[in-house]
Amino acid sequence: MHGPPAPPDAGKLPENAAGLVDLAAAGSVRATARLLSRLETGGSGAAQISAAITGRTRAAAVWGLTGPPGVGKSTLTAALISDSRAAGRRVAVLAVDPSSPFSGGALLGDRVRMSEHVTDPGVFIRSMASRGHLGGLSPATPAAVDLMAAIGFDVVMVETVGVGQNEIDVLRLADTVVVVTAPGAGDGIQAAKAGILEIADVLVVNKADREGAAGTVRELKAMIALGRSGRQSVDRWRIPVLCTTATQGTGIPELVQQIRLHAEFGAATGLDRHRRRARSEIAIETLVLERLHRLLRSDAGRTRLAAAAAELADSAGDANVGAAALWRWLAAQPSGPTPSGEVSGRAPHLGQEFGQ
Ligand SMILES: Nc1nc2c(ncn2[C@@H]2O[C@H](COP(=O)(O)OP(=O)(O)OP(=O)(O)O)[C@@H](O)[C@H]2O)c(=O)[nH]1
Ligand SMILES: [Mg+2]
Repeated sequence: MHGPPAPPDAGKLPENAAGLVDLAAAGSVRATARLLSRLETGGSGAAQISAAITGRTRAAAVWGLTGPPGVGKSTLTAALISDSRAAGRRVAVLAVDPSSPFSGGALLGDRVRMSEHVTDPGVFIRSMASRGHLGGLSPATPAAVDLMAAIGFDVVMVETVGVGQNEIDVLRLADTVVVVTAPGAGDGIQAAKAGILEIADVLVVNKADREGAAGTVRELKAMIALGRSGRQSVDRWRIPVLCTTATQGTGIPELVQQIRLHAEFGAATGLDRHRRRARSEIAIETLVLERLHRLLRSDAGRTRLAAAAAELADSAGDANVGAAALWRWLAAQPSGPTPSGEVSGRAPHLGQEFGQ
C-alpha cells in the first residue's frame, strides 16, 4: 500500500522541515521521529514543521484510548493495530504519558506489548509527554496528531491514562474516544468520577476472561442510563458497552465495528466536523497558552510581575489593576519564543508565528 519497499532514509537526514516532511510522508521512520522530537522541543523548530505541512490532506481517523492504569489499553491498542494492518491501513500510535513532562518513560512496556508491530514500516509507535515544560497540555500533542495525519497515516491512535484534565484535553483531539475498564467494583466508578464517562463514545470492559465482567458491564450501562436520561434523542449516539479479552483477541471485531459505526454517525450528523474543529481549537489554544507562559516566565516578565506584586502588597491595592498592567505589557511584546524557551528580541513578531 503506502509503505515503500526500501527505506527512503538510508542516508543523512535533511535539516530543513520540508525535506523531513517529504521523507516522513514517503515512509521514513527516522524522519518521522526527528519531526516529533522537534515538535516536543517547541519554539520556531515546531512552527516550521506546522508551516511545512500546511495544505497537506489529512484523511486520518483519530482514535483516543483511555482508562485506569493496567486495564489493558496497550494490549487493546496492539489488537486494533493488527486489525487496521490487516485492512492495509497505516497506523500511528502516540502513547501520551501524563506523569512527566519528559517523554520515553511509558515506552518500554508498550514496546513489549506492541512488539509484533515495531518492525512493521506501516506502524509508527512513539511515547510523548502530555504536559508542556511550563505546565498545561503540551502544544506538541495536538501538533503531533496533525503531523501524523498530514504525512499519510490512515489511523492515529492516542493512548493515555485517564485521570486529570490534561488527559481529557488529549481525548478532545480524537474523533472517537474509547474508554477502557476492567472487572472490579472500583474501576467504573473511578472513571465516572474522573469525568471520563462524559467523553466516552465507546465503553470497553477488558479482561472479560476475569470474574465480574458482566457486573461491570451492568454497572456501566446503569451509569450511562442515569447520566443520559431525559437527553436521549434519535440523533444522539448511544454509547455501546463491549466486552473484550485483548490478550486473546476476543471482542476486537465488535470493537472495530463500533468505532466504524461511530465514524459513520459522525459523518451523518456533522459530529466529525465538530470534533475536527475541537482538535484545531486545542492546537491553537495550547500554542497561545505556551506563549503566554513563556513570556510571563521570561526575565522581563518576572520583573514586571514582581513590580506589580510589590505595588499591590505595599498599597493594599487591587490585583486586577496589576493584572491589567501585565496584560498591556504582554500585548505589546514584539518577540516570540525561541526553542530554548527564552524570549529573544530577534524572534519573529507575535503574529508571524501564527502564520499571519
Ligand atoms: N487476563 C487478561 N489480562 C490482560 C488482558 N488484557 C491485558 N491484560 C494484561 O494486563 C496487563 C496490563 O496490560 P497493558 O496493556 O499494559 O495495560 P495498560 O492499560 O496499557 O497499562 P498502562 O499503560 O500501564 O496504564 C498485562 O500484563 C496484560 O497482559 C485481558 O483481556 N485479560
Ligand atoms: Mg499502556
